[in-house]
Amino acid sequence: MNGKSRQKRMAVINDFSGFGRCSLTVALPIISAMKIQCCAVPTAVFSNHTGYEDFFMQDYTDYMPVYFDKWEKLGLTFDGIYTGYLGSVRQVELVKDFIHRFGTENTRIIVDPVMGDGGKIYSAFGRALCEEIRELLPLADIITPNVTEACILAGQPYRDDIRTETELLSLCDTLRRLGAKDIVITGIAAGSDIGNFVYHKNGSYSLMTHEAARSVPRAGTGDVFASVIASDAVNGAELSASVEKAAAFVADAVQISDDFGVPPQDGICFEEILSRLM
Ligand code: PXL
Repeated sequence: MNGKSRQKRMAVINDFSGFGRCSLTVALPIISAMKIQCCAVPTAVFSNHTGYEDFFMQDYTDYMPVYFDKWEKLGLTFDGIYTGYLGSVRQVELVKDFIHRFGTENTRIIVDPVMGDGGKIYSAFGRALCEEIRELLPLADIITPNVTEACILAGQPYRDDIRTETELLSLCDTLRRLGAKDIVITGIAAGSDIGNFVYHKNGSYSLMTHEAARSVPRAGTGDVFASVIASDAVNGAELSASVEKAAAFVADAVQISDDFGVPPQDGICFEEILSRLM
């Protein structure tokens, strides 16, 4: 024992993609490595994520209510609830219901509003779904949109050159008006650097930049990043320190993936450095 009276527990509502290193298949190992019991709620099962030309998908929406009922019967509550890829308006409604049923006043809620990247919305996402995801903002303690997702949520056109503190601050102000508290905007292209903008609910902010790994954009980096942030939040870490750690972890995993010559859609080889999170 390391002074803790009990182990922490986090529910993760996200899809299961068998290949491509994203969503639950990265959240599970990362959250476990960070010493939290990871309780998975699959929103869908994919053979591989939608970034590949072809994939098989089995939607899980209809099974989620009964899954929740069984968990309620077990009397479960969670120290963290972390949401990722939600494939339908109904699923977002189910997430709201889940938070009300299983959250307590001490539960940390982390919403990664997975919708798109690089200015493009993922193939399964339409306007109605994006608008519904916006309704999760007031329920979340921390949100981790990339620039594309932050623009969709804020209802403003995407630009790939959003990088000044003034522009990022204005984006966060809009998200705050929509109910967001702590915000981390990820994947900001800042010259040869990559940045994350951290906006705290007390109004303080900082643009944290890191030397970019020499890679093209890779699948699942946002999921790895958000899994570290969510685990740190449950473990009580300070947000800026957590962003620093998550960014360094992603950058090193990207570098290793480049060195291995892994195709960008196959995600990042975080397994090589997972032990660093322990
Ligand atoms: O990494 C985001 C993500 C999660 N889940 C599925 C995806 C994607 C991005 O393409 O397709 C199924």
